[in-house]
Amino acid sequence: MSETKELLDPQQVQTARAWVAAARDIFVLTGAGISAESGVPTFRDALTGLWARYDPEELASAAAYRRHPGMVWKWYQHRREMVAAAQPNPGHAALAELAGRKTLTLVTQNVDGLHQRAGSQDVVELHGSLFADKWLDGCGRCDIATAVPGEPPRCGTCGAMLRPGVVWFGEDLPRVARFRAEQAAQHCDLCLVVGTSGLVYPAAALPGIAKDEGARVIVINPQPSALDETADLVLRAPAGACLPLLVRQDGA
Ligand code: BV8
Repeated sequence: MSETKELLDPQQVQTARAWVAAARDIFVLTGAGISAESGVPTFRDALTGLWARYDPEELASAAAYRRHPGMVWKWYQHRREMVAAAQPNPGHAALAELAGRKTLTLVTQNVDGLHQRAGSQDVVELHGSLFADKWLDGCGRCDIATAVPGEPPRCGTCGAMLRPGVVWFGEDLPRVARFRAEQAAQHCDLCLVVGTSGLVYPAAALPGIAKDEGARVIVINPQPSALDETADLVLRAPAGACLPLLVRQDGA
């Protein structure tokens, strides 16, 4: 935290703190970067070892799953184990604390469940969850209790494959989650964009919607991102070190 404080311009932090304090309705969009300090590789770094030679967009798709079910299933099992062993970090905790005293809608592209484990309620998961499997082209009577064990497990009735409950590239986002995220973007007066490269749509369009509706936009990311130009303020710092500075109440 100390080196980050040196990195950050005190004036920028003061401005961001004032905007957070004055905000009536906060919309937060997080990406893989907020989990980086928990030791969870960001989406594009997750491909180590066997999967290093694949482009993530090629692996996180129904087509890839149909082509290589065993390999993709094992990649998700590996990510589930990694996330289960991780702990939420001060960035997750700061957002959970802020929601306790501000009207705040937390929308995440992440599938790791770390916001919920940090105490955030009612998290809008735009891209689903690593921990909510479902059936791929199931018969409607598929039941995990009678599934044929394997990698992946298959329905004992129709042979359909169990699949991770995440949104793959080329799949629509969950309708309710997308609606709630768009509403939050349209009605907020402050948008915090934390730990995302801003490359994946339609999630990446949300801060622009907030901006067009007159909200202030703060980007928190140690690296440049595609959303920097939408921002009114860019805090070039890790989320786990920066968010507690913005959220901490005076005198705390
Ligand atoms: C769809 C689940 C309709 C799976 C994921 C325009 C409109 C609509 C669609 C499209 C469009 N253009 C293109 C598309 C298609 C596509 C898309 O966006 N492609 C991109 C690559 C161009 N979108 C879709 O397919 C979406 N579906 O729109 O349906 C449709 C249907 C058919 C055809 C067209 C449209 C579905 C997208 C969802 C894909 N699923 N995840 C899984 O996890 O396995 S996306 C995946 O990327 C993760 O969810 C991840 O969160 C997300 C975004 O990445 P980031 O979170 O930003 O992570 P990344 O690694 O990129 O960056 C991390 C950042 O953190 C970096 O900037 C880094 O600097 C920063 N960082 C690092 N450390 C820290 C930090 N920040 C703060 N603190 C730190 N310590």
